Amino acid sequence: MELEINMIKIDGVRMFVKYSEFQVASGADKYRLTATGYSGNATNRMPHNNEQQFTTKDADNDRNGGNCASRLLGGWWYDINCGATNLNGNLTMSGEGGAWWIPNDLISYSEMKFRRAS
Ligand SMILES: [Ca+2]
Repeated sequence: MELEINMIKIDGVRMFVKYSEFQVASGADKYRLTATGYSGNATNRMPHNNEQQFTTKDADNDRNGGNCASRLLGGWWYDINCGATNLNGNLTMSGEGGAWWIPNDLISYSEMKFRRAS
């Protein structure tokens, strides 16, 4: 599959990233992420999240000592440091619980679209 992520920052600037190789593993592997083959006009942050398992507030599958989803009010393929990206954070919050692609650069909108690679 291919993945495209479109985002709008709180200052109105639009940005996007695409990954030519996108895959989410089965539940047995806790929905581990594969996202490689980057292009886009936003920084490639996905290497932090690539190969991570998915964490929610009630299913801690990240390698951090705590639960990144509880801390950052999201659900994501968090890396060991939690906050490399937090696309499913709270879009109305600032600070740690907010949503961002680049730390300290909040977004007000995001969408993830995927399709079978052509
Ligand atoms: Ca953890």
